[in-house]
Amino acid sequence: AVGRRRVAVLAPDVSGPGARIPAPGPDRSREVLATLHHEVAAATAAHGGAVVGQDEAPDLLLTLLPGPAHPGPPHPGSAPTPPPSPAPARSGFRVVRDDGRVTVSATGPTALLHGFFHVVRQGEDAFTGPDTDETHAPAQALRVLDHWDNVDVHAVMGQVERGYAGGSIFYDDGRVRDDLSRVTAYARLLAAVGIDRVCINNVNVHAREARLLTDDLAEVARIAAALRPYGVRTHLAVSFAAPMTLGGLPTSDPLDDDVRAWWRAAADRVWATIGDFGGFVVKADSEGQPGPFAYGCDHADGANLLAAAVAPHGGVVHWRAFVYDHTQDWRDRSTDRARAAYDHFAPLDGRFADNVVVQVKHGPLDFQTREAVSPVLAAMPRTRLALELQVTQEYTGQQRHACYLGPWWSENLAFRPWGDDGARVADVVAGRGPGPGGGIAAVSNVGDDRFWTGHPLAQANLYAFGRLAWDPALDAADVLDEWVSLTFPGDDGTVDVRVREVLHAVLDDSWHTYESYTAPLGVGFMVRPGHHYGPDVDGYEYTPWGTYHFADRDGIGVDRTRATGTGFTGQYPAPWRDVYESLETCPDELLLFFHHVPWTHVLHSGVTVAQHVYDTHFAGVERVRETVAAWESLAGLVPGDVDTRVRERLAEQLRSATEWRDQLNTYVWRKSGVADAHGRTIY
Ligand code: GCW
Repeated sequence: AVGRRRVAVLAPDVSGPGARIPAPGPDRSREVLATLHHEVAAATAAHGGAVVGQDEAPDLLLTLLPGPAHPGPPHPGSAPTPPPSPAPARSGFRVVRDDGRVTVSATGPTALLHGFFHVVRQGEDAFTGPDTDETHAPAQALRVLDHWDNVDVHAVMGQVERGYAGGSIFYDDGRVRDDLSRVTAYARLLAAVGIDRVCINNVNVHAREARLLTDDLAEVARIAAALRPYGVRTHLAVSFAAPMTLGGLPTSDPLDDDVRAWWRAAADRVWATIGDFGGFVVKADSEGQPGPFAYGCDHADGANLLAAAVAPHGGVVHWRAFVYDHTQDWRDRSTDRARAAYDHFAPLDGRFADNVVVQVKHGPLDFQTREAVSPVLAAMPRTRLALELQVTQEYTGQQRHACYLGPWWSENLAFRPWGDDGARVADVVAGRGPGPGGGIAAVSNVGDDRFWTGHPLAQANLYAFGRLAWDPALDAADVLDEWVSLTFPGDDGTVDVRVREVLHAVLDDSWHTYESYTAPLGVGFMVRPGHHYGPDVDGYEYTPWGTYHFADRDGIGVDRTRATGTGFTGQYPAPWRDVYESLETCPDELLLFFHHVPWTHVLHSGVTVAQHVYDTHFAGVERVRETVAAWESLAGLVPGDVDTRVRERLAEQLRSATEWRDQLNTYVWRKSGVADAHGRTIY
């Protein structure tokens, strides 16, 4: 709709030859403004509109207003700025529509670019809607996508750890790609949904990747340059052992002066090379990664070490709370992995520097299809907390199954840890709860696949993450609708009614469908060890990973109560500590997460646990069948290559769902001896 109109951009044009910039800002600003000019020129050229002057009665005026001094990065050599809050200023935009004429204004170039994409997203409605004057600002100041990409194509977990969309868009052949145009195209997609920070390497930092911080900085700078035109900042995951492995020091002790000096010098070099660098992401003392424990120090000591190094540059340290004992003895019933993040981090509340963000996975376990919300999110009012989500579908079908995660994330964001009158998780991380807020982060799902995400429909998850990070109150189905409109425009720019209907039918409830044929009632982790795809009910049952369901002939589930179990329920504030503690009030969908119950325990839904497994697993496969039929009805209405790929994935989803159904049902039947009330086939 924008492309067909007359558009004026009132902001310094730096893209043309001889362009003059009245008040030079940081390079980043100039580049983003050049992008805006370029986007407008390209859209109008493609669709018959025109770029016009401000006094030529434009339909759309994009205007950069003078604003407060930019808090952005100092230039190399300039005096250090004081450590800022991670909340960047000037991130919102204003939209005024007056009699069909639209003006978008912002005081920052990236915000203006986000405002432009807002109008693009609205399509015709942007111009035909009633007069309005709205301000849009992101709920979360920090909105980050983390890539678990390795430089090394032969890395143990693959080039992209938990990647289901081919290789990395950043690296190929053991180094940063020569051609980074795909990275800029990615930044464009991110700007269109309001994401402005990307961490470009795996939090499991292997030897090769550790060197991105030092030897390869010039290469990292090339990636940063590819992201920058769309206002996206670069972050790096770093290894806590870097002073030793890269710096040759005898220790990485966070209290050692040489170690502190090493990190300061490392950070200085990074910012001297990449002026608008964002900061570091750290996985420490977790699943074998090095950390402060080796020196008798804790996570606050470790995080503050790095925070001090990046503070002079306005940098942020994202320190992950995903810390637990992965060498646990399954015979030890007292150790509960769900407790671990809280046990490690809650006592440290108040000790983290202001530019540390403690990044907390949404659940206490590990990105399962269903788990309770992490109690850490309610336990650290004096710490910047970020919510970490997983866009890459590690435990939700690995981009072979259609599983739209918007509704699941919405549920997490809307959860109120202190009950009906308290703040939501979205408020906590936005700084509108008890604490200062650290925003939202997620593991990206893109790769060098031609559809970006392997399963073309998994693009909807990337889109939804950006939109919900910007505005967590959005309805997931509406967000999906936006994605459909932008992704499947017909010749006239509007989506065929049938296409819209079918995509909603396929995706709206797909997370519930996935849940219904996989691990039941919140128990989680019934996946094949290692790669985590497909069913293996006892696969993790006798392993060191702390992920158990404790099924026997009498029952199933993990007793996490205070009364008789691990006491995990006690990590929640009221009312949840009591709601979860009691069998009477614990929600069905989390029953086995909190309780060990007999197979014949009757759920609030009125059926027994065993019968619930049978019913949901039979129904889940039927829903996948319906999904296949619905998609097939679109033949000819969607691009052929997309259709082919989706059909291929749906066939695998049906096969896999059937396997899940049969293994789960058979397992429950063999363990419990409880027959299916409807006499269906169980093997
Ligand atoms: O979900 C688990 C994954 C690991 C991952 C880890 C983490 C990057 O199986 O592959 O490691 O979480 O979040 O650190």
